[in-house]
This record gives sequence, C-alpha cells and structure tokens, in this order.
Amino acid sequence: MLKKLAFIAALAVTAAPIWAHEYTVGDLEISHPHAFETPPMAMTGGGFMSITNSGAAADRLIAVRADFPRVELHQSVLTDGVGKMLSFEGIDIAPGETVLLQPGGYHVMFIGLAGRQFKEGEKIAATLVFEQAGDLAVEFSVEKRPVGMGMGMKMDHGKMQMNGMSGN
Ligand SMILES: [Cu+2]
Repeated sequence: MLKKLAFIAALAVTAAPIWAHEYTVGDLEISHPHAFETPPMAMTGGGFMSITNSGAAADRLIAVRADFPRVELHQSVLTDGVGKMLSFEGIDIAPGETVLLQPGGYHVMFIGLAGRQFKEGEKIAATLVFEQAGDLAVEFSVEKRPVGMGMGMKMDHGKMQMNGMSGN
C-alpha cells in the first residue's frame, strides 16, 4: 500500500503528462510526440517531442514524413522583438544529449492543413527519419493548447497596468 502511494506521488510531481508515450530506434529515445489543437482555418500546426541520444555517435533528424502537403523542421527565433521561423535541413542530436522540440524553439511544422483541424485526442501518424538510426513510425497526440501559450514572448504586463490603473 505504501509503495503504491509513493508511486502515485512520484507520478504527480513529474512534468510529463500521464499520456506521455515513448519510442526507441537504435540509440535514440523519442518521448511524447505531440501537437496542439489548431483553429479551424489554420494552415500549419506544430509538432513537439524530446529526442535523447544515449549512443556514442551523433545522429540527425533529417525529415519528418506525414500526410500533409509539406512537413518541415523549423526553429522559432525572436529577432528585435519579431518572431520568425527558420527552416532547417536537419536537427543534430549529439551523443549523450537531449534535444527538445517545443513551442518557441525547434519544432516540426505540418504545412497545408487546409481545413484539416487538429482536435484534442486525435493521433497524427508520422515517420521520423534519422540519418543514422533510420526511420521510426510515431504518433503525435493532439492536446489542448496550454493557457497563455502562443503569446510569443513574456511581457511584464503587471507593472504597466498597475501604473495606468492605480493613479485614477
Ligand atoms: Cu514553424
């Protein structure tokens, strides 16, 4: 009984949601491929995951295949306060390292959704193509967009509003 409680407590404090899922190919472990719900008219959707290389050699994610007109590897960057996305030929995964594909950084971009809305609970089948480890079939799980996500950058609203509102 005690053991069970400890296990539940451990689950509760980990950041990964309980629906997290993992895949392995060669020395790579791919954790929790996911996407977020998209608005009805969205033309693109992002895909996120973490990739850990436990081997001794570098590998590289060179492509993602899925049933969309285009799938690219992107990185979101902020230049002079303007958000942009750069497209990449590949994402390096150095030995012993974990690369995060997450909002605001590296991501998979599914392009040309054309009315194909991502809905919570849906699975998007895709194939990750690694230079060394080869192909890996995965499913991106579609999740609710976290509150506050998509605002691009953090701003110190609190201070500005206090000045404006408290003075009458
Ligand atoms: Cu993108």
